[in-house]
Amino acid sequence: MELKRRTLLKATAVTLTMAAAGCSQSEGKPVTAEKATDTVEPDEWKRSVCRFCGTGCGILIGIKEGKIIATKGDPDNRSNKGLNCIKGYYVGKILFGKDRITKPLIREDKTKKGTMEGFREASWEEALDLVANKMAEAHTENPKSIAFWGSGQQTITEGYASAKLWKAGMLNNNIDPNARLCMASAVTGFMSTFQSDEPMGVYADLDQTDVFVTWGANVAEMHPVLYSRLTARKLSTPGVMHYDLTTRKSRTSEIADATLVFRPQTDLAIANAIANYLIQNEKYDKKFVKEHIQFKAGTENLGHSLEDDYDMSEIGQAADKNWTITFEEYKEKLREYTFEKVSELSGVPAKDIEALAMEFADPNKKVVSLWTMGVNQHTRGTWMNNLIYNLHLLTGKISKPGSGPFSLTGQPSACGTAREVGVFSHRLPADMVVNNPEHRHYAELVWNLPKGYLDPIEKPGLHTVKMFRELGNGNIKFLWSMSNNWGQSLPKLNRFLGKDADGKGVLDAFIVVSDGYPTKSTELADVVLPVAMWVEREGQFGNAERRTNIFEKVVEPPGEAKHDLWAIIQVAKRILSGRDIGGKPAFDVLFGNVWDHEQDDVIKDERELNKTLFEEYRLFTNPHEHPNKEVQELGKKLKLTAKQLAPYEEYLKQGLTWPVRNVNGEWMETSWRYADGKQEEGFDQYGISEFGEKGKYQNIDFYKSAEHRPSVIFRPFEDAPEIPDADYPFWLCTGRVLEHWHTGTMTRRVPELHRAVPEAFCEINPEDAESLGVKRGDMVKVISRRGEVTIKVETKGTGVPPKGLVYVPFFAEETLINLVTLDAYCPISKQPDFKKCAVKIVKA
Ligand SMILES: Nc1nc2c(c(=O)[nH]1)N[C@H]1C(S)=C(S)[C@@H](COP(=O)(O)OP(=O)(O)OC[C@H]3O[C@@H](n4cnc5c(=O)[nH]c(N)nc54)[C@H](O)[C@@H]3O)O[C@H]1N2
Ligand SMILES: Nc1nc2c(c(=O)[nH]1)N[C@H]1C(S)=C(S)[C@@H](COP(=O)(O)OP(=O)(O)OC[C@H]3O[C@@H](n4cnc5c(=O)[nH]c(N)nc54)[C@H](O)[C@@H]3O)O[C@H]1N2
Ligand code: SF4
Ligand SMILES: [Mo]
Repeated sequence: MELKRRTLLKATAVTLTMAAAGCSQSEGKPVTAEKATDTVEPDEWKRSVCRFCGTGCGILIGIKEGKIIATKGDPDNRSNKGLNCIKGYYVGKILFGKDRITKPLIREDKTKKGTMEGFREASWEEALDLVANKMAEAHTENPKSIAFWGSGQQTITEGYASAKLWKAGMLNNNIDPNARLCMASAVTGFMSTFQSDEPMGVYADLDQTDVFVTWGANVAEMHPVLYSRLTARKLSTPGVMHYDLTTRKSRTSEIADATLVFRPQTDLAIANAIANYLIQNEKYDKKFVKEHIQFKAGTENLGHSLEDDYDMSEIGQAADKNWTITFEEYKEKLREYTFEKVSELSGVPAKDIEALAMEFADPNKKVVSLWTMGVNQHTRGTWMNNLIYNLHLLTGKISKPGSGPFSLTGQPSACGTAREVGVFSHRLPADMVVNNPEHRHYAELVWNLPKGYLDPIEKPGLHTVKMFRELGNGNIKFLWSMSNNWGQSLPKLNRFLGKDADGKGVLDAFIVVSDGYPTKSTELADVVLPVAMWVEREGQFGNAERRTNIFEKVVEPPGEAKHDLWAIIQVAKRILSGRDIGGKPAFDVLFGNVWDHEQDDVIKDERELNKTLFEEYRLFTNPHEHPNKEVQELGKKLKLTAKQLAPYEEYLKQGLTWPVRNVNGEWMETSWRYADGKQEEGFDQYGISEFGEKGKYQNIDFYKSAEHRPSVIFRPFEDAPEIPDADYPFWLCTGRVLEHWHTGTMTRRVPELHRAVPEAFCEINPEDAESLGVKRGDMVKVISRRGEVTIKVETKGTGVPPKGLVYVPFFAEETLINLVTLDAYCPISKQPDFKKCAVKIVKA
């Protein structure tokens, strides 16, 4: 991945130069990068990927004398074409915080849990032995009492190895990613509508569309590089429209043509009103509907999973049942969603909803819908995803250049890792699920396990909210978390923190946290494992447009920090010792291919280690490449090539969007899934005659959907679990700011980003502020039925909440807003709703 000078000259973005001079990583001291200068020239540039958001921007890293001194956008990366946002510009600096953890830490004093005191430094040998022993101890006592919390920030191979260790090694499904807080509703939305996960289109759709609809996504701050494509399209082409549906005006609303500020949760009704209009006025695409669509209805009155007795769905049992209905029945169910009624419910003027409906109704207009957490973090998140698909399916605005529903992903590898390799408690690699015997059998074949070996994992394990409720209840005795910060990011944290909780469960459990920095979670840990962050190791991410990218290792990690993959395999070596599978040592069966028997260690070469695991994972998506005929046939039956991946080396050249196809020896990417056309131009060719029935479908074949027909599913409006009342009169919405990443552990250590937004705030509508008797800069208490925080008032921020709603970002641990939030979740996706609960505001 050495870059040519020609390529460099093409670079458009400004070079950020960082001087790491004077500090040595090899000495094990944290590296500082205080002085910025733009006079130093790097010795070489390495191609990489940003480790922040799901946009997946390519980054060029300037190296001098083995240190990172500069980063800039990669003009050759097809996802960002040279652009980066402010976090991308400074991403190199996240490695240089002065308090990097460089040695394993073992807690000596349990009474100090909740602080970073009471730890001592330890050798890796001791820490790994302790982790494996404690895990074995808990597992022997009760196999259900161990859990792993993973992440959409783990690399593909890290996620794959953790899922394999837990599912095949421990025969345990108590493994779930932070993506449960983020993308779970997107997944269940895709699965219920299309029976296939992830978007059909690509970012190029943004450059060609006529109408943008943002349905609860602050793209300007959360996917800034995509937003720049949106604005470029809008500003360069007269007539291109942007409708921003939101519960609070944000930066994204600034240049929107219409901002539809709706009462939280009433997005469900708005989407139905648009569908109702299309049907009543016969403005839907009749031919498309007749040829490609089926109509469904599902279980209603699902409840809100609010109580401590969880929800109405048992573990492993879907809360959602769908059945076929006729078009007439669908039409009837929609009838009550008139513009007038929905306008009254949502507070959005009827003419604005009508204007948006007219855009969908126009057969000559291309429409792109974009959404993120406003839609997914929703107790009807699955439904809301379904409702957006309904509009695109009814109008045939899907899988076409410039037209399509595009579910945006938050994290760099929520798609590539969390969703695809099986880190969810109900999943196996390649979107397969544990409760399908054929899927388990396929995994047994690839993992060389005896038939039926995976039967014990037929039931899904604890999903995230249950996992942490059980931690609070004292039923989880061993927890390992990696690339996340649950001590800050989980909703209703006072189940185990805060003044109401006795914290007993957390004190009793043995907690292992792998992180590069001290966090709210490491404070609760018994062992902290120091990690090689970002490009201190090699890894792979899969972004929101299904693009798989590799980033190389370019610098050494500080001190004794190690690749997470190394730690996972080392623990596997210990925990699996003495066990056998089909007469062979269990570790050899599962991880023998990544163990160097001569060195008695994990394969040292980062490339070889990653490539070996990636190629093994690829047997899930490329069954035809497996030598065993049974695998080939079962894989074909399960249509696994629908997400085919290229060999590892191909991604070293450039990122590719799956499914890739090998056409005459060349690996080509797919831009528009399901759409027929030339592979060279990015079309899908019906999955190359594999599952398509050429000639049967015109132009488009939804080959993964039941009967090749995705479903338009009727979903009614049902209100939020907690609604403001006389005691708690305000809605609380939580989210993010441009400059910080999630819990702030990385971005708050970058001086430039920290200075830009040094503290969190509570945005209040100026009129509300006046009636509360507070002004900008005053301190207020935000209080819910669960907890409170004291925080500074903001009335002139980047966002403007409507009257009756306040907004707080969650990046700051000193204003822990998740003590206040609610952990009600969508009963189908199990994703909690961080976007709405009831609070009162009092002057502090
Ligand atoms: N700068 C920065 N960028 C990031 C991240 C970060 O931490 N910092 N994180 C990444 C990750 S993991 C994620 S998930 C994304 C999040 O990206 P976004 O979802 O865009 O951002 P949030 O701030 O979480 O959510 C804000 C949106 O929720 C909407 N909303 C609130 N209530 C409702 C409702 O009832 N219905 C609907 N439809 N919408 C509602 C609001 O209108 C607002 O637009 O950002 C990614 N990008
Ligand atoms: N109130 C509120 N809460 C929310 C949300 C919200 O909108 N509102 N959004 C939710 C959503 S969408 C998300 S995605 C979650 C995110 O929540 P989390 O994933 O729990 O939070 P992060 O801050 O991203 O934590 C990532 C951690 O990984 C560490 N890290 C970095 N690199 C590495 C590495 O290579 N290895 C290891 N082991 N660790 C590493 C970082 O230092 C950091 O501490 O938050 C959720 N919580
Ligand atoms: S848009 Fe996302 S991926 Fe791109 S540079 Fe910014 S944070 Fe990184
Ligand atoms: Mo997220």
